[in-house]
Amino acid sequence: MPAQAGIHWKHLDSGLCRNDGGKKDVRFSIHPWSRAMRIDVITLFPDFIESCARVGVVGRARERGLIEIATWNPRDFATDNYRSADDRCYGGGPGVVMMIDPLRKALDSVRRASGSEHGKAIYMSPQGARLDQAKVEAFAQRDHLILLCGRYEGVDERFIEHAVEEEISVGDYVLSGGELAAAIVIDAVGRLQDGVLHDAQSAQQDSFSDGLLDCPHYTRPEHHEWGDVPAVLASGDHAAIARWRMKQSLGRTWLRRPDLLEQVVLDKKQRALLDEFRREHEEKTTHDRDSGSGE
Ligand code: 4HQ
Repeated sequence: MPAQAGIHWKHLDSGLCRNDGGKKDVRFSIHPWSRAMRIDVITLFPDFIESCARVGVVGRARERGLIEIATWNPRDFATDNYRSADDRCYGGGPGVVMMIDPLRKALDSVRRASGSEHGKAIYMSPQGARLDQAKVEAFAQRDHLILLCGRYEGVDERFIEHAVEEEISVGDYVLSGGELAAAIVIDAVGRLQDGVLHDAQSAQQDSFSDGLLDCPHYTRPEHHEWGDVPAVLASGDHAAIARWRMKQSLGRTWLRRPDLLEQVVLDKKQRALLDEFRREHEEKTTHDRDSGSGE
């Protein structure tokens, strides 16, 4: 068994981790029982991923050792003088495809470096299942992700068959490469790691954390040429504020993303708040029509 085997297991006290060489781990900063998540990215543009991984919440998490991100360039594993990682498409046409062997060698290096002997890649591709917050939360639970970014026409199908566990799409549009999609996964997954978010920006309060859109937010000044902050938010009445926010979340989800509303089960209180929102919305729109402001 290689010296690194088992080192990536997240739960040291689960008995799954055997071999960390008895070394004290500097990543034990917040929770001594959990290790940093590791994300390896196979990409022809490592600089792009590196610069994304330096920015904002995820950049700070990486500095603090809460997430580890490494990049691997298939060109570094090419065997010819041009360091080719792609070749012409069988069947003709203008495009090129990423070759199996440079990708395979890059993946072998990821496996050795991470101790994930049989780790497969997540391929960023419009042919994959759509990324959503449920998928992000499932990825965030894992201790290791290997993201594969394609360029050109994508990667040889045989690599997908043998070395890809899953294809993931960030949306129904065409990118010039998988790097932006991988950066989206890194950002969304990274911010959910233990210790990454402050209480004030807790993941609990976000859009989608309960399947609903977020409520509106305001800051100073309270009164402005462009409108006033809703009085309840400055009232100091925490119960009334929570009620207002829930009502706005429900109302906006109903107005803007009725598809999301079909996926959640509302409790009695939430149904009453949404009814209230709908009645007020109805009143407002009839009033606007009658007063002729909507043509
Ligand atoms: N591409 N979600 C084609 C995407 C994409 C997406 C990445 C373009 C892969 C070969 N990836 N390359 N949408 O449009 O993830």
